[in-house]
Amino acid sequence: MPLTKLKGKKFFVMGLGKTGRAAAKFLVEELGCKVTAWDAKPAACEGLPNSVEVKKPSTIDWSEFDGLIKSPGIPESQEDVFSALAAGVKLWSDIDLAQLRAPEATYIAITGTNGKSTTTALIGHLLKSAGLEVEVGGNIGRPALDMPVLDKNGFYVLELSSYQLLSVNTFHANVAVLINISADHMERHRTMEAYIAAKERIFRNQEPSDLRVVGVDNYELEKLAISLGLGVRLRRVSVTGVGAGVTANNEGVMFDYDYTPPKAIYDLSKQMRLPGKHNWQNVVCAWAAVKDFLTVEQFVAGLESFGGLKHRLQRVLDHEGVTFRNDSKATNADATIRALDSVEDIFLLAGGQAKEEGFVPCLEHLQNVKGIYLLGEAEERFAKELKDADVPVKRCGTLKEATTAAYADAQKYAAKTGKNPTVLLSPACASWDQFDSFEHRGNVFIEIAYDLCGMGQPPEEEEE
Ligand code: UMA
Repeated sequence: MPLTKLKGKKFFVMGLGKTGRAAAKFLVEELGCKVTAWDAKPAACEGLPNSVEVKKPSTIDWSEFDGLIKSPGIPESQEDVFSALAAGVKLWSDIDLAQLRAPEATYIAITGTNGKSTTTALIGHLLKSAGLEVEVGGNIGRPALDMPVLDKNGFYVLELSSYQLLSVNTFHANVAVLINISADHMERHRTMEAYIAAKERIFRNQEPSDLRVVGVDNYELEKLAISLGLGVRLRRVSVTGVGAGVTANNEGVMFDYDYTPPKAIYDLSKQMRLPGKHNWQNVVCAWAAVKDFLTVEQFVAGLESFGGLKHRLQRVLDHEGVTFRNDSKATNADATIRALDSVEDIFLLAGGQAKEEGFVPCLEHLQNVKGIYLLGEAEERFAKELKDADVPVKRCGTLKEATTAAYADAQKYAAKTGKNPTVLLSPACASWDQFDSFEHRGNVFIEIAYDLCGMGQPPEEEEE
């Protein structure tokens, strides 16, 4: 559909976070639309283009509106959204609009429960370092409508969350990557089936010349890969020995089975920025996604110059034999398990606002953990869940107390064993009980680590 069809139409923008603000600006400035908008927080309603009317959705006559754009975090079942849809207002996603604005570019879309930001940033970096014109955005933190318009030579690399995928309609990914799946956001999706169905929407509208990349290490995704049928090219990827086109073996050697005999692409155990099998899965997915555009040499050069992402198992600093790693993005047990399986001699900081599963799934993965330091709202619950664990647990309340205690114990452990322990923030919890976001929590942790080591202020981080 040409975007011109939306010129001058009347839109409601619900929620004025990053997505809503970018959408309001785009609709007014580029499409000349009449925009009414609302955010439950009065401060968020400030600083909009002049012509935007601010009005509470419950007072709206929906019959006057053509389209609705909502923040991805607002569920489709929310009362006002429901009223708008029931009145025949069409729900638009910012992702659909961004593609209609730049229809000739190539779109690589990435989803999954864990690792999607790393994989997105890595794919963006691989293409950029090969000299291609690339914009990276979506759930990674940059709304699609904030990105510049690219022509047919350009690539958009978009991280898409299940929330965003629920609203996409016309969006068509030339390459769609589904890395993995495990329970998350169950308060919104309610069942695993509904969550997988949301993720599966990344493959909507794909054509035979497009590509699907599916991580088949999850049984659910193996099943999905089969049920997707043969209409679109499929590349299966695996890091657990499941039959696939691109794999990494237990030692971290990546193989591509499109070559005869299978070609060893890279030894991932040499790559310290992306440690652990979960990261190998990200890299394998990235190669499967970009191999039609890059040579093996370009891929290897890009991989070796990739700096990794902040808040994802980020190596913060090393001081007197102790390493600090910031994995604040681990907001669920599955993400924490990935960290626990990737690092040795861990002094773990966990807790915050617990997810449904709590800490229980991590109990089977404590083999590398030497001490656990609990914080936040989940402290009591996690302490109970850990009562039979064979590892010392301290209740610390705050991140500062927890980091201080963990560092003291890690120093003693280093002195006693001569090993290099890690103070790891990987909370298995959302951050909202004590922080504004997981980024805020991670930044506070970095400051505490620098302070404890007497190293002053942390340097400005470069993010991909
Ligand atoms: N609001 C209302 N009414 C409501 C609910 C919310 O008015 O009923 C308002 C809030 O007051 C707030 C705004 O809506 O001002 C929504 O802000 P937001 O932070 O939820 O949304 P954005 O700033 O638009 O950020 C969204 C994504 N957030 C969510 O999906 C929750 C960002 O992903 C994404 O980076 C950004 O768009 C750009 O694409 C963040 C995220 O947490 C990182 N994603 C989840 C995840 O990764 O697990 C899905």
